[in-house]
Amino acid sequence: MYDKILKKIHEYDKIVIHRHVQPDLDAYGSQFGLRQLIYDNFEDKTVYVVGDQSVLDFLGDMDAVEDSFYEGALAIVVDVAGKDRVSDARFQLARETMVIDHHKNDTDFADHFFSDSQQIATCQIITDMAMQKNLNVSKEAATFLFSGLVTDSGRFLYPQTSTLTFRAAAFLAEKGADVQWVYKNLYVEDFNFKRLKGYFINSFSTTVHNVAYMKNDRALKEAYDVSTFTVSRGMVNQMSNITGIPIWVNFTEEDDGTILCELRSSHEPIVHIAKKYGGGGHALACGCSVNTWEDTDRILSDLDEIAERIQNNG
Ligand SMILES: [Mn+2]
Repeated sequence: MYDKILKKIHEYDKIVIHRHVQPDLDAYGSQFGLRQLIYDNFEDKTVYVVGDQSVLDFLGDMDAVEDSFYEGALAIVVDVAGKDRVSDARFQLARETMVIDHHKNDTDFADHFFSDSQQIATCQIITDMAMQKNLNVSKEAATFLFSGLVTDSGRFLYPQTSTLTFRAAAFLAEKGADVQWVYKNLYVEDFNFKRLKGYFINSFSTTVHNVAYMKNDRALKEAYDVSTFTVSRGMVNQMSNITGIPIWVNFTEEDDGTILCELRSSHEPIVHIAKKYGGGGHALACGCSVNTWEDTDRILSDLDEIAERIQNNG
């Protein structure tokens, strides 16, 4: 796989690297990291990075690229395989497209598809390639790749963290990755965001059988000057990892009055509850939208039944 990736890169003088919309640090890190790795190991190549920006934009700026640059160019798409999720649709103008990804889904567009869902991060795949193929890795490339490795592994916490993850981290540290600089940028938080976290931790309620929940009306996001997404997805896990709380759920009213429901569970699958209310997702992390606060009470009582079963079996 790695030989094929390098051979294809070798064939092109013009390369544009894309990644998914709303970039996380694995998207950014693999995008900037791969570009730097190409510069570290090949001569006479022009490599651009494109896409929308997110709040995690501290690794660098995107390039302004003319449509004409794509003529005869290679487009490499990292950390995403589905066409609709790629930021900047102009990858389709390139002569050839290549995907490097670690998600489980297949691609619906790429001429060359390199995927390994055993790997915890796209940055880990690229680092593994650098290790196996003895590539030159500059301090800059190492810093970019480390930022995606450490975030997609949940700071080396998630179960898919492997010995390869630690070897990749050690390798990047040896190459001079600025670990402290990455952490400094990761852990700095907006003042309102920090206050909102405090509000959540102090305000959530629990059902009879210890399902933790919050009901957030529209006024909340205005009071803290944050988006619905920040309240809904961003705050749900303020109720996680608490002894005796097996399930937690965050209800957030949207501008149009519908209510976003974020459901989480530590062990027991709950996705069938999300599906019952027209949503879906993963077994332990899922969601749905409902129209009334009465609906949220129905969801709570469904979840409470599951929590009661857990209590009786535990
Ligand atoms: Mn990723």
